[in-house]
Amino acid sequence: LNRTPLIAGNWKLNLDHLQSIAFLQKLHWSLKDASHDFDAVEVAVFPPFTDLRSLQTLVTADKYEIAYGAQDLSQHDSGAYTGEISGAFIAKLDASYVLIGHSERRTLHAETDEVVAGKVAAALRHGLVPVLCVGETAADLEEHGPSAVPVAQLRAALEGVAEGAEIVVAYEPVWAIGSGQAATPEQAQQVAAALRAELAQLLGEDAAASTRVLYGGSVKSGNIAGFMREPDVDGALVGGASLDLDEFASIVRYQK
Ligand code: G2H
Repeated sequence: LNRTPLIAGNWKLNLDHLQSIAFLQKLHWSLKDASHDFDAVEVAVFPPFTDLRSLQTLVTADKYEIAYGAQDLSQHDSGAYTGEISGAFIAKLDASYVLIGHSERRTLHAETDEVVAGKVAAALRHGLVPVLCVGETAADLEEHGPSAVPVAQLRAALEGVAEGAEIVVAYEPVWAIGSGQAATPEQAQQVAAALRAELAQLLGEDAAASTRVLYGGSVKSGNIAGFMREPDVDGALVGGASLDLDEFASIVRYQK
């Protein structure tokens, strides 16, 4: 098993391109000053589209070991799709990752499982690693139990994806997002293990063993260590707390 832990910040609709440059500079130096081992715990940020070009310039020029990705992409590569951004454009900005199927996109922008699957295919087509978000609502949890909905979302999203494809899965229970009420480490582990078992069916045993499964939903410096102790949780997707420099740096340095 070689799954480098990944701590990723989802900035959502926050930080314009100037603010994102300042934030990333401070984050880089804060982690450097603390002798953070970037090979041991990978760090990534997901800024708004309009910040990506600036972050590319900064990260490339100053050789930052912080990865970045987009929060969404189009399932189409080009054409009459006003307002959309293609995976090709994102890949040209040296982004490593792209978030797909975040619950805010599923609910506020009516993204179906079919659209999510199209976006996963588009990301892979352009060499971007999809960070596929899955998770159940409180009503789903009551009706179907903890794993059924996230596992079904995973299956639908990976329809047609070749064995061995590199992806990251983020388990984000909708009831825990931005609510301040995180899942327990045991709850996260239970669903992460179910997702990994499904990955073995869909992408093969090797891919399942090497795919990182993150937990997301009200992660903070005070609860990160508990999640990271779980065998099937390989990192975190952090929203609100990723906008606070000291808090996010502490989450990255959860082992300290
Ligand atoms: C879940 C998470 C980041 P927060 O959306 O994707 O946000 O940490 O604010 O719950």
